[in-house]
Amino acid sequence: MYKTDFPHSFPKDFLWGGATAANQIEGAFDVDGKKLTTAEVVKKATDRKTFTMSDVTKESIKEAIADPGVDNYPKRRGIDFYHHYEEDIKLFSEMGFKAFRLSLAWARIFPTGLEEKPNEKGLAFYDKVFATCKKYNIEPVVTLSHYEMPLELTLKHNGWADRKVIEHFTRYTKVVFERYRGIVKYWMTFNEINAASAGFIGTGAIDAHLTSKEQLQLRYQAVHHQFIASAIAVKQLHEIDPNATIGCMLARMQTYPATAKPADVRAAQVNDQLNLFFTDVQVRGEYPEFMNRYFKENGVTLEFAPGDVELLKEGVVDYLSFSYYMTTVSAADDKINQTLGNFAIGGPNPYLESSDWGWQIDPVGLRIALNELWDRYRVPLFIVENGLGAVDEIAEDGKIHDDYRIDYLRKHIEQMKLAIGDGVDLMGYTTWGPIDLISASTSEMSKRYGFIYVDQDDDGNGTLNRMPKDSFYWYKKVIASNGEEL
Ligand code: BGP
Repeated sequence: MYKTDFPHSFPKDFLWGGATAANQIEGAFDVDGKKLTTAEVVKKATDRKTFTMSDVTKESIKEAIADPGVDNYPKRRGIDFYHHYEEDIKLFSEMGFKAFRLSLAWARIFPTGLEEKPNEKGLAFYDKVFATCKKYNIEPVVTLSHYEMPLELTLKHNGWADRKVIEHFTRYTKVVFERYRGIVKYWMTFNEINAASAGFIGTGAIDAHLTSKEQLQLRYQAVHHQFIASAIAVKQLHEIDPNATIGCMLARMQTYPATAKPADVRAAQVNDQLNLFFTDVQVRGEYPEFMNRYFKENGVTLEFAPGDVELLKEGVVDYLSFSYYMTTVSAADDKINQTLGNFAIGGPNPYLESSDWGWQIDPVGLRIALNELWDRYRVPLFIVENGLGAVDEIAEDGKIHDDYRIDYLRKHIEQMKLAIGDGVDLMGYTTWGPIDLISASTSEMSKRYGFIYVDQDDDGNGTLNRMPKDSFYWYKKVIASNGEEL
């Protein structure tokens, strides 16, 4: 029926909050039985701006294993959330968080990934974290795999390249679903699953020595294994805890054509299809036809096991979550593509400003993305990452006046509100890095996203003291007014 009225504001139960990942906050990388993860063998970038997560080789891993320290590997250090979780979650509650997105370090629970039984001490840590969330009425939103896996699975199986890893993963997911039945209501499988097409960061497979054609073959096969693992996990959760829900997670980057030239528009469409391929499989339960041509043209032949087609159908997700930082531009002549951080992005968009790291800021693009995702999938959407990475300075009054961050977030929230008015079903918004943390792409500390400042520099010096920035008080007002006061 035609409606003359449409919502202008956020739903009452909207999940406002913030998002983190185990390997970027926890630290304590070798305590209570935990062993190394793939994230903890990625060396920090020497020029601080280079993306190092796909350059991992057999030699670099050997070197990392021989180096027991934290200096070269900042993700081993994090911000020591392992020992500060009570204080940190309390600060989130002061801002009024309804949701806290965090990931589990698989290697805390299954240190090598190969054990038959879980590590009780690892689970005990997450028991305490969830109990603290509950104390403050904060819903944990839990990512099962955020850019990491037990390193042993890379050494033994070359990560997701080997189908056997599905078994190890689903043994882990069954344990945590059973343990946190009735405690965790929102789950998601793989963080930014499309990052698997960027190599080691997503697949845990060493492939820097392969030709680009071989890499493509390996990466898409690894992605297929993740799709199957995800589908099995969805089925497990629905059986174990029917009241809980589980989503997929995509790094969504809307593509604009460089010009109105039809060939450029087509290039943008192809780029978008390669991005939406991942959610097509996880939300609709089957491979989209356009990938057949792509695989054929690029010499990729995927191995499907008997039953895979059915499994994908049976294991479709309940909601679609995504990260949103920027948009991209494509042209028929493909010379403009470049890689910035964890994202392969297109050419410069003259209408947009960029962050200090070259990420092009585009609030209106978020409204476009929300509308397109809703139109295509018709499942609830959840923005689980968004934010501005910036260098913060402590002012003379001892405070951090991060009006640039407030400005970025305000403009994005305005567009979310408009998208809700467009009819989009949006369930929540968790900004990236509500507390400063280690950057995924460069391992820097000084690329900060937080409402809460953490006293630690790129070399690990500092007291680790936590201090609210101006944005802390602003976000608190936003949440208290359910997005009315921006
Ligand atoms: C996303 C990742 C996060 C996060 C964020 C910001 O791609 O899911 O882990 O770090 O990007 O990226 P960066 O830390 O490189 O600034």
